[in-house]
Amino acid sequence: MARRIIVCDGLASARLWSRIGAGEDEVLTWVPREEESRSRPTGFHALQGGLSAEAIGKLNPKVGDEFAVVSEDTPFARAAVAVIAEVAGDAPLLLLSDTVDAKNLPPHPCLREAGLRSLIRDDVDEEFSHLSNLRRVVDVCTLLAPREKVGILLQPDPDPDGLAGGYALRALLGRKAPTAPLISFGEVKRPENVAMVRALGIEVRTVKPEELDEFDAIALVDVQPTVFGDNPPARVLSVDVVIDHHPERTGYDAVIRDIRPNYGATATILTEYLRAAEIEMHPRLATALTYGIKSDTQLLGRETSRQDMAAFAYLHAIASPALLRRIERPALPSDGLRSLGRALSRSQVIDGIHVLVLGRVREDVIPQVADLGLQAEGAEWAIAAGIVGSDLVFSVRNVGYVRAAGEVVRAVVEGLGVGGGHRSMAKGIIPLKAFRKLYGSATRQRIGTVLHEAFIAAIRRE
Ligand SMILES: [Mn+2]
Repeated sequence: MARRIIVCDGLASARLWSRIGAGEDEVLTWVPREEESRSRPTGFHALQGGLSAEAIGKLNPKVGDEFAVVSEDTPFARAAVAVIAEVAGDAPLLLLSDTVDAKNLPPHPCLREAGLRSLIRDDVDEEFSHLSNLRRVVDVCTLLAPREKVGILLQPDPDPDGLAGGYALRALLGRKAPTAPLISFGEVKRPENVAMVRALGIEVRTVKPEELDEFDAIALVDVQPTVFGDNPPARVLSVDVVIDHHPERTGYDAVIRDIRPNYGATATILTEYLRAAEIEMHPRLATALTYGIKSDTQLLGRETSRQDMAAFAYLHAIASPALLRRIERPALPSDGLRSLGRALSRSQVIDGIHVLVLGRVREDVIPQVADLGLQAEGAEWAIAAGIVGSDLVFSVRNVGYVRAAGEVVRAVVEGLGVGGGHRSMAKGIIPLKAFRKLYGSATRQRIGTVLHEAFIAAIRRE
């Protein structure tokens, strides 16, 4: 079995090593200083004759063995690296030191350096950060525990971050929907938000401002009271808890407020709460929080903090990939698949643009078809269009290194409808009436030709 051979430069580092607990495969050696010759650090044996090639040779190092040198003393570290290399060639070597700089050591092909004390320090700091989250958790739970019914208020048409945050707060309080419902002044509407509540079985109750009186406490998640218009209901201006990552607003009262504008998602704050309180995270909850972080940070893109990354990594191990896929790629209804089949059989990539016209279709099918359309060979742009109600709705995807999709869509719908989006994804809506008025008819073929020409013009526009 390969061993770790630890070489400590004196009693203090040997004792520290004993205290942090030696591994079973570790051979512990130390070099006593003059006044330390009578000490016996637990588990250690002294290198006979001090630090020398002969003493290291007696340890009989074999291929696969690794070394660690623990020292804050540059001459000792230098000598140790040299004699180990002399006896064991290029055996991997870890220098554990907070003061010795690897630049002052003999060249070595396989050496890493880390500070033993700073490693412990980092872990201690992390624990303190968990502790300050635990403080918040205790405060929130203490405040809300005696209240019979807690309303967890989200923004109107709550987005995945709000939904996940609210769902997590309820878990943190150890409550279920009857005593801690998720509530909102506006129903869940956007297709991705609908997909999430469906897949996770989250219920959001739409309430009128006067219905807030039935709650014994109000907790706002991913939102602050002043977001609810210029004259928010009085009950909302004086609440119990606010947990949010949007810039801090004034003009309302909250017994507890935890607002962290440098975070990319409220789901990150709630993930830290749950970790700090060591509450068991179920795959469903971890999936919700993962999706919340992903969607608010645009897949850990811009405005992602170190904390978002850490929360995401923690959740990733617990979340259910199958459930996440179901949210991100909702099941296509069979008539959606049939119209996709028809659209695919006629579509071609021309000038790098792939237009797929679906006819009348469920709205959430359209963005999925756009995703699929971008996979066609040669496609730099994919446009999926369908008729929803009395509108022509289209989703746009591009490969990312071309013009920004949001900008192009705004140019396409100018004077006709509404549109916008980000660098690589966008959406546009044109009332069919306006489309027909300008282009004569709204047959699939006509829609396809018009969109293709409009996109060419918008992409090439200076
Ligand atoms: Mn958010």
